[in-house]
Amino acid sequence: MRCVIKGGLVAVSPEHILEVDIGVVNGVIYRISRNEDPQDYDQTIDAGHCWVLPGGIDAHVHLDWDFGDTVTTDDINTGTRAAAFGGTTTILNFIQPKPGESLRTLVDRWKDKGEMAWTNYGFHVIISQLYSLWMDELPLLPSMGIHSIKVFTAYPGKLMLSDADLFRIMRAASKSSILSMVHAENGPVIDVIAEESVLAGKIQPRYHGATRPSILEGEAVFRVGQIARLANAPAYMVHLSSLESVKALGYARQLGARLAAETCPQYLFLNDEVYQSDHFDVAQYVYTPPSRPHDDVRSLWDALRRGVIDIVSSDHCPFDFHGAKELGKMDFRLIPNGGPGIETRLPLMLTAVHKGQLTLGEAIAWTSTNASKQFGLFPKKGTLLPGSDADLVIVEQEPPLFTASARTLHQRIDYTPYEGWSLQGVPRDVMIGGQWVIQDHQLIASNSHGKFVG
Ligand code: DUC
Ligand code: ZN
Ligand code: ZN
Repeated sequence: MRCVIKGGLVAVSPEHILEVDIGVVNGVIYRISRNEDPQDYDQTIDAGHCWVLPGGIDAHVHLDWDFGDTVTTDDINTGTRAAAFGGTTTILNFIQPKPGESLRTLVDRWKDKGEMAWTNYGFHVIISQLYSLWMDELPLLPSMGIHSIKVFTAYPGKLMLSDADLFRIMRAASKSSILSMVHAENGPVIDVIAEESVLAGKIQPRYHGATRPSILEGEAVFRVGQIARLANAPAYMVHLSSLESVKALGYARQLGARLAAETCPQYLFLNDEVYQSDHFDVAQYVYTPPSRPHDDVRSLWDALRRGVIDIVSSDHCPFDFHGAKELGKMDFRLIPNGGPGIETRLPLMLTAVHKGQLTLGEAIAWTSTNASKQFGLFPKKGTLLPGSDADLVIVEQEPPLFTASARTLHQRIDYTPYEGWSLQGVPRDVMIGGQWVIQDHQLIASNSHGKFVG
């Protein structure tokens, strides 16, 4: 198909936002010019009074993930459909081997599931123990199109690695040019504090926030930074939520650690006031790390503006309030940790652009371009240069207000932390690999189009 998008304000890159037309041919950006001739194309799309942006890249999602006693509600089909409605055209999903499962079997299993993806997709492999089969297979991951693993310093007895094993695994990953992504919190100390809370009768979800202090996040960020230095490994710190972490990140980098970092909307748009009530509704905000006080929120925005953190991912990890979250009615530690956000990430950021909290260029950099560079997808993704994949979104510059609600969002979950919020910047049209998936806010494709990015 040959399609020309005319009259929009086009973010060719975060630094180059221009009034140009974009010609798309065979799934790729073919030409950018001030005056493309519609006669050269089969289809002309009017993007007057619209932004045309590179599709969002969400580097951190959990679709169909077994977490303790429950599984995330969105699978690769429903989750990527919701992502597309929210302007995200590529997702990177965490996949975890079953006990004893070979990494090759895991990746093959997920590539099969990928057939159901509406967006482009790639994977990070969770390594939860120093298991000899996985260590033997680690160097083979790049040949399977996998370039990143995820490790945890939280959840003792479940996902947490000892410092020794963290060192061994990061070192081995680095030798095979694999990036280690790290959930950095001091799990053992958190468990002590949380146990003391429950023994004192403080069992409500609000205590999830109080028992995961940011000191223990900053401590782990710094420790992981030092271990990474010794392992001669780069690391990517996921879901940073606090000033303690920003400071630790800076200090570890000063000492020579090669650390990249992301934060997420729940740390930029929500704060610890969500934990003020004793009501069980607070379970909606049980994700890890928790939302933090205002000063932390301010420090994260500041870190983004200074380039200390440069990616905003969703950490979409949806568990229904009814059923799943209710597992923790009598003990907040049993509430599955995670919340939804794959569909609201980009609209929240674009709403903040409208409010003057950030520039459009910053929004594009943080939600797309920087992730494409970090995960080896640039310049195919994250930009609209000639030769790039035609993954793009069209957003009205004066968009109709959209009221976020679990009833109208497409994420498969019974709540959103942003219920009732007015969003501007829900995309009008979404093109993935040169195919329109959404037009006029409606799903128009009859089947999925995503491709594996590896
Ligand atoms: N960390 C994540 O990255 N996602 C869900 C749960 C968690 O602790
Ligand atoms: Zn995590
Ligand atoms: Zn996560």
